[in-house]
Amino acid sequence: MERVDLCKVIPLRTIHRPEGDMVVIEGTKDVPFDIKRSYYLYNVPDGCIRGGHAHKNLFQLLVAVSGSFRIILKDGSKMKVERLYKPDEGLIIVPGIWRELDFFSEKAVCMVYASRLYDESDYIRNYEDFLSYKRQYL
Ligand code: T46
Repeated sequence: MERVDLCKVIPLRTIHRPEGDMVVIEGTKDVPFDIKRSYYLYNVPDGCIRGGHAHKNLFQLLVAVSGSFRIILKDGSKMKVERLYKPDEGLIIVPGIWRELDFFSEKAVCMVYASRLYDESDYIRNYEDFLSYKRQYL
């Protein structure tokens, strides 16, 4: 069963030019999944928390393309805390991980690349349900 140890911050492929830098993310090449969807969070008011759920089957890459934010990851037994603040690195989140995003800086943009199309039935939005879901696999 998926554990927080499998969620890692990875360097992203960056092309440096005197005119500026560019990051390239290709599905299955730069991330360990095909990319089916992307979306981004921005204008997050001070003190707000995003996430607060887990996905059953979704792989994701989160990138702070601007500003910074914190991510708390839980797998039912261990917790891991990461901070994203550089556009040339990203956090891989594997399925079966509870996540909360907070401490968004001013102008923070959280870009997400996801392995599947939007499907509400893939979400576990209640923490007790998440713990029961994880206990099934112990
Ligand atoms: C995640 C974090 C980082 C859609 O209609 N389509 C979509 O692709 C998404 C992502 C959301 N929605 C709808 C579902 C809700 O009615 O947009 C609304 C807000 O979504 P949610 O409350 O899930 O937003 P966050 O910021 O808590 O979570 C989102 C992603 O859902 C989630 O996968 O990991 O960003």
